[in-house]
Amino acid sequence: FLPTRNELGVVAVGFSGGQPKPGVDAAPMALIEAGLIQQLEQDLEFNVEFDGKMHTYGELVPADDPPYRNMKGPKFASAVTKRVSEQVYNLSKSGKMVLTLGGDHSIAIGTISGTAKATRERLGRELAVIWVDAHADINTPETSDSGNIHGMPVSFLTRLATDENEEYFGWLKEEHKLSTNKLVYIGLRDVDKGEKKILRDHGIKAFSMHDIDRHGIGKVMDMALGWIGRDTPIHLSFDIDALDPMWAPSTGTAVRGGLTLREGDFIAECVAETGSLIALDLVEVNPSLDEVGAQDTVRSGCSIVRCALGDTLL
Ligand code: B3U
Ligand code: MN
Ligand code: MN
Repeated sequence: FLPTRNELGVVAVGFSGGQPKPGVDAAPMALIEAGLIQQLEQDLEFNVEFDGKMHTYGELVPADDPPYRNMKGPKFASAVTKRVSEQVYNLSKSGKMVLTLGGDHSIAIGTISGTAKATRERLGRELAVIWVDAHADINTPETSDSGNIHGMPVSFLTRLATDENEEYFGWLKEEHKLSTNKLVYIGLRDVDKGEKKILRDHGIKAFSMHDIDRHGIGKVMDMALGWIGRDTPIHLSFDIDALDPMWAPSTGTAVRGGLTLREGDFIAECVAETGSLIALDLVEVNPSLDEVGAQDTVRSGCSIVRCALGDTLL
């Protein structure tokens, strides 16, 4: 089921509407300007399909977009993620590995629904998701204190949140979704009370920073990949804020006490080693926050992507 060897589709999603801070939409440009695509082509010998566009989806801006069920900017986020879902689906369906550069983490509603659908159609299989993040992003509109949609993508993808209305993520159908037992978190350390209850009630597999301290990242990866099982297609959704602010200061909600860059790279390397990776998201890099640290943050992001796509130390 593996993506065709060294065939990679890249989607640049300049979307920041899932959270309040501008600038995260500029990340794809910054990552590409830092040479990411060249590195993938030259060092890793990927054949890259990329339309060269930073999609900002201006044509999808709704006439009005008042809060709905406590969500901020719901119509625009719904329309953008629907479009992203189609973009990722088309690339994944053709058997390519898909790299999506965000944008805030709400875009994962699009990327994961796209690969989930393509994986069902192409392989008749359900996808597993490894979500690397300081946050669980599993609030429902009702449990969220912030109303920011980047804190909700997992609940929409796992059926914990649903809406009938097409304009408010009602476009998500069964084929776009995954079960909570196909989800594994790594790096959690800032989880809301309501989210903790959701994780507990549904028995969701999660490795917090505490677990990483206790077992070490090597053992945690063995356990995480063991939970998923061999030969299951994997979508890796990597929020740069999983890394400690020492390595990734330029992000919307930096939380201290995070992964070292090596631990982040190691997670990506282990996923690459499974040979089962079918798609990767890199999100929440915001070069306009902590401008002094923006270079470092972008470099860390490029490093994670290279490791996930098969770069090795030796
Ligand atoms: N859990 C909080 C904070 C948060 C989620 N994701 C990020 N921050 N980056 C929320 O808003 O749902
Ligand atoms: Mn996130
Ligand atoms: Mn986060």
